[in-house]
Amino acid sequence: METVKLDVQGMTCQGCVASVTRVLRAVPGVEGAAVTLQPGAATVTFDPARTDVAALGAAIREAGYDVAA
Ligand SMILES: [Cu+2]
Repeated sequence: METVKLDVQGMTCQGCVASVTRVLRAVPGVEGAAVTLQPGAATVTFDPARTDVAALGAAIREAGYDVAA
């Protein structure tokens, strides 16, 4: 398992936090996701054999938010 912390931009409330958490946990290979509003960040634990940081970023963008890295 690998853990990465992503800077997530555009979240304004706990509903956003819940949305980002949900889309990250839906990515195949993601073991866990902890999202915070202040600062906007997502700490994601994932299986590097099944997914990668690019896929995590894409899932966040598809949900309507932005990722700095
Ligand atoms: Cu919101």
